[in-house]
Amino acid sequence: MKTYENILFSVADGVATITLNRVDVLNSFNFEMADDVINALKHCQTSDEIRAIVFTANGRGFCAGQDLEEATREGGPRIEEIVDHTYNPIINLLRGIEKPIIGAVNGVAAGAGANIAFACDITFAGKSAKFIQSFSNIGLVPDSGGTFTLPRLVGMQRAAAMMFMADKVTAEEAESLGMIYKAVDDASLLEEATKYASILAKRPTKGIGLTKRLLNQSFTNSMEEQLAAERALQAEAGQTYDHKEGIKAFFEKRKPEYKGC
Ligand code: T3D
Repeated sequence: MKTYENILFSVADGVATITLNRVDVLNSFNFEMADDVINALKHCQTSDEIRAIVFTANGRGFCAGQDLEEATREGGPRIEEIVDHTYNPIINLLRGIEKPIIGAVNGVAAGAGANIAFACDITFAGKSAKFIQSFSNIGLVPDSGGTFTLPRLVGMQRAAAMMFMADKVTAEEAESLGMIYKAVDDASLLEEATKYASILAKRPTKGIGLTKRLLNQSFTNSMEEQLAAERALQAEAGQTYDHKEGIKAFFEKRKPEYKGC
């Protein structure tokens, strides 16, 4: 397996865990860590062994967004090169990989770090974590899909206030506002997220992946288009091994054994 310098990557029991590991800078992204994350996500996308992904980080922060040293370095990449190289590919992968991705936010998630957490399918956060749309503190606009995702999670008024003011939103507030799935004790965060991912890794991966595709489309489709998309993907799901196994197990009154296909 490929080795990485800026993240940790492991696979066990059908669950891949990606751990950001630039602890001294609160796991802010430079090109090298972005390359590692992109390569790890691409591996998760194509590996049949991997049926769920946990996205987390080491240290006291989850991710402080862009590494501001890289972004301001003499002769360094231009802002749009950073967005092209780092954030757009990562968000496209998080949303495009047709497998469940569980965010486990272990500490502050600022700027792109917050929006990466919201791009995961189901996000847990330790109770000490905070979410900050910190872009406006440095005169930038939110990226990493934040202006797409956050208003859909919390509504336009709250999203605007969070973005204009760079409010610090606690994990418990984030849960109550629907920005994340659940705030849990810091000490049990990784265990809870991994347990959840392990259960998902034994469920019908193909059908879950198609569901993710439908959820993605629901942001922009009309009801009519969405009904047509559901019809088409229901037909596809109906052809899977796991659908047949689920029906068989139901009538045989036993637990189904899904293969993910
Ligand atoms: O070109 C572009 O920028 C385009 C891309 C944009 C995407 C973005 O994400 S823009 C937003 C960038 N991120 C930020 O503006 C957040 C900056 N960081 C903070 O506001 C604070 O660090 C936090 C609120 C996240 C946490 O505060 P605190 O007090 O808990 O920690 P700290 O002391 O500020 O940070 C700890 C260390 O991490 C510190 O280094 P030191 O003094 O111990 O050597 C700090 O400099 C470093 N650090 C934190 N964030 C970044 C960073 N170093 C580089 N880049 C960072 N983003």
